[in-house]
Amino acid sequence: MSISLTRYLVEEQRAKGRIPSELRLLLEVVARACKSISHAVNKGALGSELGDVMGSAGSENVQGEVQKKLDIIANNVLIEANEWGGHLAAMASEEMDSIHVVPNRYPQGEYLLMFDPLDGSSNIEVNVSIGTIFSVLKKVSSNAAVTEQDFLQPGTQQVAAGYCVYGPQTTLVLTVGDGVAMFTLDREQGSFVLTQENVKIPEDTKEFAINMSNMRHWDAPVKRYIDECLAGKEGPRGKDFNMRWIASMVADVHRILTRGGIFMYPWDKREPEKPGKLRLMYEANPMSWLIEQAGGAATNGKQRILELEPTQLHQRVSVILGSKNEVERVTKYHVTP
Ligand code: P6P
Repeated sequence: MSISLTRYLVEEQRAKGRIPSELRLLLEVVARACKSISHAVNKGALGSELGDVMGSAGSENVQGEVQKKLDIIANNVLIEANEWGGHLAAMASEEMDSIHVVPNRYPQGEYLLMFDPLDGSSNIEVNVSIGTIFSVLKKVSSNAAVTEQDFLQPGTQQVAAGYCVYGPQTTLVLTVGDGVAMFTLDREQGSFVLTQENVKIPEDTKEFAINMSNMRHWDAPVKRYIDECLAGKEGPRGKDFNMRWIASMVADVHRILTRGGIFMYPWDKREPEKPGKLRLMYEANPMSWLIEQAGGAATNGKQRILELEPTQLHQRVSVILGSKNEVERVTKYHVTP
């Protein structure tokens, strides 16, 4: 008997009390939005009722990155799906400069939803897996008007986090703080079905993921770690390593949750004023919580990512996450060179 996402959430609430009905509604609405995005992604150059999805939108996001049409479409799908339900106070997105407060015509809820609507969108044209990343916080301030300040909470405050990877399968991966569960989209039924729970990442690995073209720009601890991996059996690690780099964080993290590995997008000298490329609030925090909930670790080289105190909604962070013993090694190289 297959277990639907709804049944999983109801039974989790019954067993652990972590998913009140408003949060369950939020997660089901996000899952439904991901189904719509998956449909548009899968249509590719054929286009869909959501419009032509390929190519550039001719605009830039707050990061100064060229926006793809599908970035904008995915963002709008998530906004429109979530703003009427009464479960949210506001949303924040990689594709929007400022927060989107739920309009007065709808009731406001207590949750805050952040997302990267389509991460890895540079892979759209080449038909490589991409995904949606989301993170849920509770509005804790007592002030009536929700502001950007309400979002600036450390990753330890998340009440739910996950992603949906649009690959050979469309798979929703979710945690509410009680382990990691995976749900595969059954297109015939049109519903996400539980296909794995209590996901566990091996503490050791022989596979690293980093963009090697940046090697000359890395800091010494990262260079040392990768050099040792490349030295293989004859080197200090005494074993050979494999390398993967999909340039789609959702796809790389999904591989690590599935078979272990270490993912690194560290600070580098190209833009020394930036702590890293990836964003803390809606990429690193949700992914780090998933990784930790599956027995892995996630640091910025020096600190646990989930404990970083955010100061800006779109701030960036250096990311080292995955198999626990490897992340601890890289972190040790940073802290005690
Ligand atoms: P690079 C995608 O643009 C992204 O934000 C992550 O999904 C991915 O891990 C990284 O950037 C890829 O960056 O510099 O290798 O293209």
